[in-house]
Amino acid sequence: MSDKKKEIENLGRRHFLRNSAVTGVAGAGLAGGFGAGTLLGGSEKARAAEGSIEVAPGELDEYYGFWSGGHSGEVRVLGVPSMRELMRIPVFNIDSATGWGITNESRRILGDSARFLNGDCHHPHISMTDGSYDGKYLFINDKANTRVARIRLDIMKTDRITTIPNVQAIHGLRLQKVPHTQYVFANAEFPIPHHDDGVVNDGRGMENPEGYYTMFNGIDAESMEVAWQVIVDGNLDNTDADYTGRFVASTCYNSEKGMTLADTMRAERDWVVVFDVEAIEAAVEAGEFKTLGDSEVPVVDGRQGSKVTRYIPVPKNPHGLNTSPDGKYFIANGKLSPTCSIITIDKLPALFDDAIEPRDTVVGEPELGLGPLHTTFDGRGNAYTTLFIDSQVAKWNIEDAIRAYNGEEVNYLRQKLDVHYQPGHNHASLTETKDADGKWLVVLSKFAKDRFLPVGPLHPENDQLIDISGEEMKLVHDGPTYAEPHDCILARADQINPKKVWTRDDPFFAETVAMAEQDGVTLETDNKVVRDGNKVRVYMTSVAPQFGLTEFTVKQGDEVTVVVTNLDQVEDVSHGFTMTNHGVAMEISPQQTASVTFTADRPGVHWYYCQWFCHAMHMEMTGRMLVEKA
Ligand code: RUQ
Ligand code: CUA
Ligand code: CA
Repeated sequence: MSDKKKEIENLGRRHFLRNSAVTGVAGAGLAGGFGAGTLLGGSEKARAAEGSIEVAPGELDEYYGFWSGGHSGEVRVLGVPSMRELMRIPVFNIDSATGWGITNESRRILGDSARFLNGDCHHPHISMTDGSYDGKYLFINDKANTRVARIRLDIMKTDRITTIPNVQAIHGLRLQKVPHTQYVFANAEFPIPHHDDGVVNDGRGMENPEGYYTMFNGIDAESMEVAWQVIVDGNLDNTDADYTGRFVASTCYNSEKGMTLADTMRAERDWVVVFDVEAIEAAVEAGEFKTLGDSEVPVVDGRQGSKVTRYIPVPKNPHGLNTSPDGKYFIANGKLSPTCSIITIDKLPALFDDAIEPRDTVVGEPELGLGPLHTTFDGRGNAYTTLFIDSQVAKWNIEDAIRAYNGEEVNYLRQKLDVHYQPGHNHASLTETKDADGKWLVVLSKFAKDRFLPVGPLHPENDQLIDISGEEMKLVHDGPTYAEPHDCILARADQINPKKVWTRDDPFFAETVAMAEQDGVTLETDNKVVRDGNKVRVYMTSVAPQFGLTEFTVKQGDEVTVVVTNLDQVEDVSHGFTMTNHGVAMEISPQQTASVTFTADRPGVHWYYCQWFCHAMHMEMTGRMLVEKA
């Protein structure tokens, strides 16, 4: 072994344990540590050799994977099983290549929140009809700035962003599965002060955590308006919906309303809070709500004792919440407890009728290993739970776990597989739908440590691909990724049907088309400059390798809007428009119209050019903005 390799090994395997990333009370247990080996044994290398992830050059993948880009603020599209990155979709970030955050079209979608330059994506989820992916939208949260975004999957662009009022940090996000995705359910994680006069968090009551609350949010998936909010006790972490359309369950790790780490771990149990969507809708309908501050969103009281919620005690500080694809169970992942709690959904109506006690809905609590965070399913009755501290995935059988809970001598554990290292989410193909097909499992390992060539103190994460089609899980691929895919979702390739060329009537740029109409400009034919006071609108076409205008003249201080319409019809001939020294760049794909506004604040010649390689004469696809001295 080379010295370099040894050095890396040492850094990874020894130093990591001592220099753990998490310090303080939880440090010793929650960070570092390696898996204790698999139950079935067998070398990983031998298994990797058996796996079949090869997608030959020119061949297409069987699955689309949509990856959260974590605190990069974007969403990434991967092909699975090749794990090739196909596209990045900017959402909450600024993107230099497409002009997201720079163009007028994207800034309209970002709205007031365009002032934020960052985002923190966690949970991408695809809209559903009758419990199957319908390929229409993908929704994702921004924990950092309390937003929810929608991506249109036909064009793979973000088309709506909503800031959720009167809460902080949208974390858990899931969709209604049946009859279709009418609601996006979004958990706000951090409690903040509420006041009797309906004003939230205005500087009063900061010393009184008792008066802090957070809310569960229902967002209309079509209008992207917040339909209602529900005040809860404690806090809210992850969430999932059932297959009847009535119930949604969320984990709470801070029932204590602790303001410090130690405080949040004080109680032996926290809870899963179950929301009755029909009861929430009925309360709104009946006017049993208030509003908060300037917001008009109906706010229903869902604190303990309310008819719209039930609180089910589970071991302390649970994390992931996952619905089994047969529609039978909500599974809460223990995190600080080595267990998962299996909640049977068929008893929830009785719980809401007060015919049974909350704990009567728990039908199993299998012990799986240290640090269970998230569970996913193969559609054959097995669950796969990530064990953060053990650095493993545990495969277990749900019905056997229920039998064991009832006192039968049965081993519900099927296999434990080492992963590298410290897994957070895992996701099996189609697992969030009734079509779970048990082929591939992606495990999002939070630490890569020694798995890749070192790239400085900041390491990539390691998204591992596991073949779960057989009896035994087989690790088949290591995939380095950047900051930080919290979660991903896999859909069959035939479930997603993106367009290859824009249609001219696409609503994505409809406002820009309307502006041109007002200026008497036909975007498909006209190349012209319209002056309106000190506002100048420059309309031009593009056909490889030429802009319709190779020069235009404005005056120093003018506010210039450049509108480019790409007349190319050929798939993949995207152009760009970059104005040098003005911070201006944008993508204009075939048949698209894009626009950008900036101030021509310096006299002189300013060249603009196409930044997407479109033609042999792409370098020559340029023009000049002549700015006359004021
Ligand atoms: S959470 S690692 Cu942001 Cu989905 Cu569990
Ligand atoms: Cu057009 Cu490069
Ligand atoms: Ca707690």
